[in-house]
Amino acid sequence: MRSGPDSVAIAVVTIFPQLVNAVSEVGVTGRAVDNSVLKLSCVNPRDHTSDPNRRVDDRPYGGGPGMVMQAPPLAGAIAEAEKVNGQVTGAAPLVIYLSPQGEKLDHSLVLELSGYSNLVLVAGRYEGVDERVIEALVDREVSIGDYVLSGGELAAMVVIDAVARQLPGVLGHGDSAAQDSFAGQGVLDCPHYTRPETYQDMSVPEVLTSGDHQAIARWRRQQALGRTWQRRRELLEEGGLSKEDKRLLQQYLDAQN
Ligand code: 9WO
Repeated sequence: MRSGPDSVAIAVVTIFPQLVNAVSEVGVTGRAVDNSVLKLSCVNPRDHTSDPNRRVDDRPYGGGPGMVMQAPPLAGAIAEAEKVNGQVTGAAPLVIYLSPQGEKLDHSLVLELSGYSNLVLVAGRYEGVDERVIEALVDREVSIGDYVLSGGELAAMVVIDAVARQLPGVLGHGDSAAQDSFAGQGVLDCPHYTRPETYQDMSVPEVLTSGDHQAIARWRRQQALGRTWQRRRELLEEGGLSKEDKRLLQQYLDAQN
């Protein structure tokens, strides 16, 4: 059973609000916004600078290439984001900075974040943000993977999507978030097929058209276990497989050789 909030206010601090707002236009996240389960807003640091040219970056102390986001416009935008979300939820915010230096996002961190009803996501640009912002105003630093992007916005959108699908009523009938790959005991998803029954000489596995629902469930579990063993063996080591799972996996591996 899930114990988190029924809705979440997420405010993103970004100089590219049009990029982040795209998640409210489409798909599962778009529906969540339409149903007010996800209250998404953006705050632009350019609206919190005293510079007549609305600059929010400056040259790095110590020299070197590129520019650094200045503390005052970011701090102003974070304060505004906290205020907006506070008015919507009455809850205290969790402020997250998206960066490659953060703790790696995984399913368990997504579940933890989905326990908050007030999230402020800070998306940096240029070569980084003034460290004093992170020190003074950021609660957690989160990475979506070991690669560098042009800014934190796409990472923020990943967090928004992953958190939104944990909220009640966001997913359609049957697809509960608990059924997601990784949700159960950390196995990858099974293969999927739909019409036409033959595509480029490749047919659909016979069991899926047999009408034997128990056999179908067994086959899907076996595929999930087998693929996890072959592609992400470390996921199985954690869980500890049941006797039936071990039998299904052994049968899968035997059939491969
Ligand atoms: C840019 C750069 C250019 C030359 C030399 C070193 C450099 N480092 C960076 C850099 O890290 N820029 C970041 C861009 C600054 C913070 C926002 N940006 C960002 C966030 N890129 N990638 C992320 C990110 C966030 C979460 N998970 C994975 C990547």
